Amino acid sequence: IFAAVEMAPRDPILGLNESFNADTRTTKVNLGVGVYFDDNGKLPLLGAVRAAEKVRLEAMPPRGYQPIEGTPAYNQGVQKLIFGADSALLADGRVVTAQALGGTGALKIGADYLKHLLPNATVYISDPSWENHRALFEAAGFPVATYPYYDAATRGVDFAAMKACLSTLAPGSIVLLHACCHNPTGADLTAAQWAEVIEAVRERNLVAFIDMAYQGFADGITEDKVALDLFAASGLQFFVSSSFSKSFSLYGERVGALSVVTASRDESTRVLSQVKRVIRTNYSNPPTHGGAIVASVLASAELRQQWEDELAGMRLRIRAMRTGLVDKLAERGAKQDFSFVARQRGMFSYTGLSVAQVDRLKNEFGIYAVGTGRICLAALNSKNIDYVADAITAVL
Ligand code: PLP
Ligand code: TYF
Repeated sequence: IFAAVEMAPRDPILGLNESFNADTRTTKVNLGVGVYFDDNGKLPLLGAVRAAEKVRLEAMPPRGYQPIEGTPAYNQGVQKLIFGADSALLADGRVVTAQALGGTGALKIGADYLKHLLPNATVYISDPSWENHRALFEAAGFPVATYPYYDAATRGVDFAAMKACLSTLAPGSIVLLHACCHNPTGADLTAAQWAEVIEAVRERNLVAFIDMAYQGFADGITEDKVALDLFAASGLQFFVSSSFSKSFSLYGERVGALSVVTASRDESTRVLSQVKRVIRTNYSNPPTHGGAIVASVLASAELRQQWEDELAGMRLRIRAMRTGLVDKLAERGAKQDFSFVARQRGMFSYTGLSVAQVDRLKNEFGIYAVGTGRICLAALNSKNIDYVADAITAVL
């Protein structure tokens, strides 16, 4: 049965990790994958996580099955974080939340449920988007098309083109939106632009699916949920996938959530029953540890503050790397203005480096970037930033 099996293509980003790991140069730098490293180039274990884990380890709780949708403590913690503790949606019982295996798992449960709900819909993702968005919705059985997003000339969003496209979509189309820290471009919408997107979604009867994998990495927990706040106020129904992989540095624990905003408490009851069916026939119920840690950090005023401080530390360090890289490239007389890098938000920048330049960075310097020119600023640190600035200047 396997004789005719062909090799599947590697994930363009995770595949880079394999090449990076195999590289023996000591000066190598991995700007490929979207992972936050500290100034020593180490993956951090946050102090708030450490504290919560210590308590949990001492309690030695038994390991029964979790509810299909995860525990109420976790799901309510997520809801308060992404919609705000005093959200009217929550008071009205209009939000269904299920713990998921990271943001990816949340997208997958949402995609499978949407396939039952809207079997003939087309899914629209931004051009460009995170590579897995297309693959995931295609695997769920949807045709996937794009809406215009990034404008290479301005290094920002071509909002007029995006809006014009959304205004022509067939009713019932699904539109995948990045809440903040757009992956891969680092270019986000303003609050005023979000309001216009919401009007287009309302007018065309579209279904918004908002992916929030980087809450807290642009301006802060509250600031970064502006898109959700505006959607919440709109009265529309929508989907949200959220992830704690980056914000809690819990990548391998697979902690995320799918939230579905319905029109009423009664709808929520029915929608939850359907989401549970999707989960049950997929992996039955989520793992315990990561969700329990996040839930206990969010529930404790002290740990929550510690986490927010640590998250702010990560955010500010990335910003410092952005401005540092801009300054260092300018100092070296780089034949291009890179000031846009400091304006982009989150972990990534679309540098405009060509495939050939990215290849040279890898071959000559051991610096790994995605072929599209995307770099992860969170992998820069005070020790490697000069080397990276030298290398980029050299390949320009
Ligand atoms: N969505 C976007 C835009 C991402 O960049 C990522 C990155 O990993 C994810 C979803 C998936 O998050 P997770 O690692 O929690 O599955
Ligand atoms: O875009 C990134 O680098 C992160 C990590 O299939 C990632 O979102 C990349 C590819 C993938 C899963 C996670």
